Amino acid sequence: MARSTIAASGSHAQPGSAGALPYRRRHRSRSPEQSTSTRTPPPCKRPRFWSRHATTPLDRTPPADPPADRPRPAARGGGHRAVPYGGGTGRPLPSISATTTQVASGLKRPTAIAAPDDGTDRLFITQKSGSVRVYHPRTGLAQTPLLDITSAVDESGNERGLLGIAVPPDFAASQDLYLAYTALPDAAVTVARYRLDEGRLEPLLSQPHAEFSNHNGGQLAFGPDGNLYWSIGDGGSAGDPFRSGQRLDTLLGKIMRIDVSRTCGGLPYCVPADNPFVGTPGARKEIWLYGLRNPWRFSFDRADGSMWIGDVGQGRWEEIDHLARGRGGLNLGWSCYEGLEKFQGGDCVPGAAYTKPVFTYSPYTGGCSVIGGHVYRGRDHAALVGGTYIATDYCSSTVWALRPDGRGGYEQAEIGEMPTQVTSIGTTAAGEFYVVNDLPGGLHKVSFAQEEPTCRVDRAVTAWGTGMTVDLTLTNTGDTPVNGWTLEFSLALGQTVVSDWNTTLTQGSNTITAVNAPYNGTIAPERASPSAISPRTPATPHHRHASCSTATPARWAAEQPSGAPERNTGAPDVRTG
Ligand SMILES: [Ca+2]
Repeated sequence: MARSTIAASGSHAQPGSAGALPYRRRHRSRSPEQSTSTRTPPPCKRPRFWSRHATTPLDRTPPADPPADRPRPAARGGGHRAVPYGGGTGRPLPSISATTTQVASGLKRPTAIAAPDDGTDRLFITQKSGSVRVYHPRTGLAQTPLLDITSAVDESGNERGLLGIAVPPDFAASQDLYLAYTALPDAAVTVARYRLDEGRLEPLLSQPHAEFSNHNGGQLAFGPDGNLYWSIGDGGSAGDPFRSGQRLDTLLGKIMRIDVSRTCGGLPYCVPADNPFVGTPGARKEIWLYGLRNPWRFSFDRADGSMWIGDVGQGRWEEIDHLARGRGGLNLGWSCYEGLEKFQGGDCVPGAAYTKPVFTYSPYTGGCSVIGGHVYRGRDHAALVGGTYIATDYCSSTVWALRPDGRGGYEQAEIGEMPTQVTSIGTTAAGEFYVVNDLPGGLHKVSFAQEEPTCRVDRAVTAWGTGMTVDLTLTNTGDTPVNGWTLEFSLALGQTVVSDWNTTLTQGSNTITAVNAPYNGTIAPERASPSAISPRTPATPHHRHASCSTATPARWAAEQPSGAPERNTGAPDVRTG
């Protein structure tokens, strides 16, 4: 078997680094490789409004009127049912593609989706200004809002407003909803109960948030324990100016856990007795997790109760955290860490134990703000993505798929694109996925399909010195011979390719494209061709795309061609960085 190796390394001494940005850059740089993607574009694809800011990837100069980085809500109602289907799947993630179909338009800056588990098949969609719209798959989007609290909501700036909604387990009987919003007149971020049958808003808990308009957090979700979880960002601006992330005396930079089914003393809710900081002097007892920057979206896996958090990064790393059920009290790092990297000028507490993200990506390839999603536990696509966590990015619209690999790590792949500017991924009561997008104001149903022809790429990562080697095995899972293959990967900021073996390698501004060498392009059905790439830690290149030409080669033989060198040591280094 020909062994094909690409060696890459990079430096996290980021060229042109601007350090702590005052706000998130908002540009999209599409490389030529990306523009040739064979992904099916989602319907109603429109030019992204920020495309006018297009600039070089290393140009960190913020646009003239930059929206701050985006947090946004999506809630899942109910979710306490045991789901009998879903779970692991043998389908390789890179061969799966996500597609979307627009089912409604005319929403005004939708922020979150929730589904009541009351047999009505409705979706509740929050709009930033303070109203909730109702969508039904048969009748579409209702014009009359379900509720309107615009008189209580501060929607100023890009990130303030009605941001989150959660449906309690007893909704069918209680007709209560829970809302997270920035409140008038003082911009305090607030969680409130809304009694639908009385049209009454009852604020439950607030956190002052007047200084900066960004990083409101705003996710609300009921956990598998029946408690309500609520996220708040670090207070805004950039670089965690209040040192909120690591402090326990503020709700900023935290995820809270409260019991809204009861009242305790003068409080309109109770703090669960097993909250992690109940006995810590000076700590806010509502805190469940800390060390967060702007956890715009989190969700609970309805099968195992684990928690997935998309924490929006500052400028270098977007991250996703995955925590086992019931794991409260964890320190997720900010502002000591951004992703897996020490944050320059951050607040590190001596002796603190930080919980690392399970997935990070560099916004270098066009992203800006991670939009955390859900683990798929629906029925329609269980064979492809059952048990797979799906997330996206507000700017790049990349669909990220992640799932535990059974060996303590996670498989990951880019499996398509969402519509532009998705703010939230939501689920129906049955677990099917919808997304809403911001300024176009659409609702889209998400589907998954298997891509053909199929080149499966299996990966194994081995750390070495200052980098890692990613062994790649390209398998022809189709029933016709492959004659030529291409693998494409995203690079993190600062990564450069220094050498390759047995491939024809090119590096774009932020991607590696590896094409077969003359002697290893043919792969018989069910046969595999191994190769490898070696980037520097901590960033594993993200697999973007694999394509195989299935044209039968003239000199096709049943076996792999022999005579390929084990390692083509004569290949020149292709140091492009
Ligand atoms: Ca973190």
